[in-house]
Amino acid sequence: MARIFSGIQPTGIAHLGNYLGAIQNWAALQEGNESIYCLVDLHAITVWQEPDALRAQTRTNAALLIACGIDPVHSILFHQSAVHAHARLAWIFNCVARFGWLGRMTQFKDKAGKDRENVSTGLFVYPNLMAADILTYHATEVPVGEDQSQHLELANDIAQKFNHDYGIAFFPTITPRIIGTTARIMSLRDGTKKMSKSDASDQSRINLTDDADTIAQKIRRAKTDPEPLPESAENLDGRPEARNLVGIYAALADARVADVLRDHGGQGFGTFKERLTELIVAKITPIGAEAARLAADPGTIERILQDGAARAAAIAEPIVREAERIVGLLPAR
Ligand code: AQP
Repeated sequence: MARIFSGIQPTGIAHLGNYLGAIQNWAALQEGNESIYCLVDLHAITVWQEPDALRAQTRTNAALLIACGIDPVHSILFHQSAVHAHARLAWIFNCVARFGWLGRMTQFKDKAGKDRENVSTGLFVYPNLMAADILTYHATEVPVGEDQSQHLELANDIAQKFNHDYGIAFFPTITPRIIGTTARIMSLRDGTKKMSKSDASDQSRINLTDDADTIAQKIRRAKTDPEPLPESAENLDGRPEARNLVGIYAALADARVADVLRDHGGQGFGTFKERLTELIVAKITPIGAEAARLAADPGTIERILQDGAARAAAIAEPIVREAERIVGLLPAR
């Protein structure tokens, strides 16, 4: 039985990319493992969040995770800021990770853009907090989308440097569980950009709370090119929007891209988009409905998160105390 950790930022509402790239696997991985799933609100505030919106999104995403099949009795589900071990270990990792390592993170480069002077320092050290999230549980398995693999390599580099500097095999090696063919879902407006909660255009993503009409409208308006669908996967090269829609279809139908093209190759996008809408609506709308039912009782969601935080802290606290002792900090009491 492995201990699994993964997280999602409450920077908006979880979307189809989060679902296919991460959450559906989190649900599957509960079986036979000890799973810890976290709403990483400390990560979220590395870019500006409206405080009330952040609170609401944290609750909504908790409800969505449960609606996607995360069982808060079997798994530990909580919000990051409630377990102080994360921030304490992240500070130690700020002192272990090298500046140059962080400067090479492509997610930082993407999110900071050209205006490096004005991004928060939190955004720069984001991967150190992510390493702390995982390692404060001595978790060894991390199911994430392919976009997070560089951060996981960095977490292993931090763990190794810590172990080497202090001469003790304290932190384990993390194994990323990158999710196969459906690893990266792209924006509906631009097939070269990933689908993202914080994209200014709501049309760029399918939120897990979208109703059937909204989904149909977003897919109808999704960017495509004028050619019909090709009959083989090689002919998707240079057609990022077509590749993305076919990829989404394949993921939802649990089919290979080649099989989708065998069935739909030669079709115009009009017909294909209708079939794709049916698949998305069938998968997503029951999740949204269940989340709305759960969110109608915010007290229950808060109790679930508090219970999760207490169970998470019981695992994390001794590990972070030992890390503090190893580096030479006196015990708090
Ligand atoms: N487009 C995507 N395709 C596949 N997987 C994705 N993930 C995110 N976007 C996609 C995976 O979802 C998990 C949770 O992501 P996150 O909330 O921690 O952060 P993110 O990757 O930065 O997600 P967003 O939606 O793009 O948020 P913002 O806009 O706030 O940056 C991760 O496992 C991630 O791989």
